[in-house]
Amino acid sequence: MGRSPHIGKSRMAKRSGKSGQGPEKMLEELREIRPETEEIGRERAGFVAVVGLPNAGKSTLVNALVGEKVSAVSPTPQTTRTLIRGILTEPRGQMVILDTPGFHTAGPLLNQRMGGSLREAVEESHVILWVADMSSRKKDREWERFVEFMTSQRATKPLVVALTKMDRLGPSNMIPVLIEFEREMSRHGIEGEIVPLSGLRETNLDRLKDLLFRHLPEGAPIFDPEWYTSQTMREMVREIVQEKIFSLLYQEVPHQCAVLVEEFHEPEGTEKTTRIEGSILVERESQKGIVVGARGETIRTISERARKEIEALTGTPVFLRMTVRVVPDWRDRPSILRDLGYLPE
Ligand SMILES: Nc1nc2c(ncn2[C@@H]2O[C@H](COP(=O)(O)OP(=O)(O)OP(=O)(O)O)[C@@H](O)[C@H]2O)c(=O)[nH]1
Ligand SMILES: [Mg+2]
Repeated sequence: MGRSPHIGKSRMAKRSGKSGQGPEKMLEELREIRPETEEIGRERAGFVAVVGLPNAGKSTLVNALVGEKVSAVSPTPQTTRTLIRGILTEPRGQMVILDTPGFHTAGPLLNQRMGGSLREAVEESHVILWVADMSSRKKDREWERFVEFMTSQRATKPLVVALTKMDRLGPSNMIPVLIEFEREMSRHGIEGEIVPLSGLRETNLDRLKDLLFRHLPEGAPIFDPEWYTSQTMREMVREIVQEKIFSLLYQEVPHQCAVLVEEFHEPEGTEKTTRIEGSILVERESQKGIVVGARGETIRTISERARKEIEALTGTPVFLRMTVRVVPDWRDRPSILRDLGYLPE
């Protein structure tokens, strides 16, 4: 406890939310706001872009590194739709970890935008953290797509590879996978340290943190050390509700659903309850039926699970009302993607 997500819209958070701004410029501007931190000494501070295929375990690892839940996790590929910033502050410095939606370019506007977030993160970062699922057998396709991406981005930044989900393999199965990765990397001329770990079990994270900190430039903290994410409460609520939908309906409609948080009222005066209202968008009537469920059972479960998590976040009782609305083709409509926070304003 003691650390907090960012709440409200301070000057710092707004600046950090700007996209397309290089790390040097951003650091320079933020130092102007917090000149006192220049005096602190030889701390390091910088950005880490987390890249990889959908479902590799990126968000699980980001949450484990930050030590707080900042990014939604589910068994469904494409759970993360936008760039999520998690913040890890230690005496040795501050690491801003950019969780990305993985590799996407084709499909509706939403998916193209997801690919854009990934490129932005790589541009912003000082070091790239490639997360690959150690237990996955789709190595060839993964390699092909990753190498293609790295080449298209002309990424010349330091690379660290996290081979995650090592808890799924026994020690004897792990060695051949490690050897294979090393061999493949050198075959493609890719340089970078490899760390086997488990995001879920939080194994071997210290080694990864040491490597990542070593690649960051010297500098003062970028964000208030108390913060663990630059997301607003509304964005956190969107991610939490979205995660519950993905986790519950992963075999049915997740990609056609989106969460729009319309009202977020913190308690004022003698009030005790945070009131949140919003919509779950779906593309067709039949999908609405699935999200609502028989006698409203499914939407009740989603809301109940989300409410508990939001209460832990706000530290207040929460009233949460989500209405399911049919909005055809929302994934291709810029105005709606903007309202959802998936396109810049
Ligand atoms: N056993 C095991 N499962 C893991 C580990 N890390 C992630 N998972 C599981 O893998 C699934 C995907 O995890 P996410 O963290 O959402 O993966 P992601 O790469 O962020 O996925 P997208 O946002 O969809 O691209 C979830 O069911 C996780 O519980 C791990 O270290 N071990
Ligand atoms: Mg994710």
